Amino acid sequence: MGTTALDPLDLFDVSSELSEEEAMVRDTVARFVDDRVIPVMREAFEKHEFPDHLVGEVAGLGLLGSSIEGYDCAGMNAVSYGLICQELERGDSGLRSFVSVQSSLVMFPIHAYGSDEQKARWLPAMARGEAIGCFGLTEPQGGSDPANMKTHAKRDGDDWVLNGSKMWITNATIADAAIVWAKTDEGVKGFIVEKGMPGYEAQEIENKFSLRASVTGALFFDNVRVPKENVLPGTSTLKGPLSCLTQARYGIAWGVIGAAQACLDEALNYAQDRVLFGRPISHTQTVQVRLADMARRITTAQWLALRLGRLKDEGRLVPTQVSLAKWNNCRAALDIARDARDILGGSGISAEYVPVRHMLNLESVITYEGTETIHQLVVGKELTGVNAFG
Ligand code: TGC
Ligand code: FAD
Repeated sequence: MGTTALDPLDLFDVSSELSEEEAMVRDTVARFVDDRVIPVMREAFEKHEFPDHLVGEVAGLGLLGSSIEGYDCAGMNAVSYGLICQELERGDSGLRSFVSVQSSLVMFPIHAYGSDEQKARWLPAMARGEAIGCFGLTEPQGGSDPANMKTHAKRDGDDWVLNGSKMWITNATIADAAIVWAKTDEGVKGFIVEKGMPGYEAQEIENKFSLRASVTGALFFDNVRVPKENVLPGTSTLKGPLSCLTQARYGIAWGVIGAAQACLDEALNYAQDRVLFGRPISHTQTVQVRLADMARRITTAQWLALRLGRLKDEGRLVPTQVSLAKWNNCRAALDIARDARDILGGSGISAEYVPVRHMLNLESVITYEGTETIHQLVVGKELTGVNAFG
């Protein structure tokens, strides 16, 4: 039988829709992931360690705050940011998470809502990977409903006094600065809380079975005095933090395609080599149906992501579209990872093969940045005009 002319990981040739510059960004990050990321990720996951030696390399490639113009940032378009996420997550969701948080949840709000001094102080350092950030919105009593946050801040002279806690925070213990969202008499405000401020503590959450190569922690604020210079002046409603989520969710909708591609690639290779009942399992109808279904889901996810990126670059993106894509693409990637794990049989539970690691990671990815139900309800609200959250 002749080999197919189509790329199994890009059946509809989405690649040909990319500009020369976008394809170059993708190829550069892909080489970095093949050479520097994939070789270390299995061990990082097993040891429950973030591979922090990669931060400087990621920064050197211009991948931190890549969409921002100026401030030593690369000023790339939204499609390029998506492709960066896709290639990084082909390596591991943990490294993509690091880049998402730094770029979309920390540098984005400083750039969008910060003062000139805040931008000048933090953005170049963050682009170079010399300062690391985290984003504190979720609280222990329920991440889906951030309007119910308990963390609060009160003015006291020229300072604000911050009390409360945040839970499940990526980069918590390695962050030099945390963007912390708190209720105040003047609305929901964003505070830049710096490492070492008295009363501020970050604690790592250990024993995770998912995103083991990413740092996750809790933040505690006990009468932390935050100077007024550290308050983001440009926002005082929940829309501020929610607008950051739109940026990060956009990147995730792309990122999970990479994880799904890695799983299909592994399942294809395994199915072609694994001989049972006298023939490779790839020659059986049911395995072919399953592989074809993975390719169908990846193809759909790729087109959704590309369309989303083009809308974003045209300034026409709305959050409901991001919700639909985050929901669809995370669901597709998780289902593909679980099925790839099964096609590998017993080998599928071994860290020698990538599907089980991606599968475990994707359990977090489908939960954070809005659970599947939250995104379904956002789309439901758009269709019916009725808010079904309450
Ligand atoms: P609601 O009344 O709907 O909205 C309040 C205001 O915000 C606007 N808005 C948005 N703006 C931009 N982007 C979005 N995604 C937005 N969603 C809403 C909205 O238009 C409104 O504006 P205005 O002018 O009318 O006041 O607010 P609600 O309290 O009813 O909540 C809606 C809901 C449930 C969708 C929202 O609370 C939600 O998205 N919940 C999920 C929370 C979530 O996703 N948390 C993620 C935490 S960060 C994280 O997980 C990082 S993981 C990173 C990693 O490691 O990669
Ligand atoms: P809950 O909100 O308690 O939800 C529990 C269940 O209830 C879910 O199945 C949910 O879908 C369902 N549910 C909720 N509302 C409804 C409804 N109206 N109708 C029906 N069902 C509903 N947060 C940050 O702020 N910053 C970070 O950097 C960050 N990083 C994270 C990293 C990891 C590894 C993880 C796991 C989480 C991270 N999060 C972060 C938190 C994440 O955003 C939350 O876990 C997520 O928003 C869900 O909140 P929750 O875990 O409290 O679940």
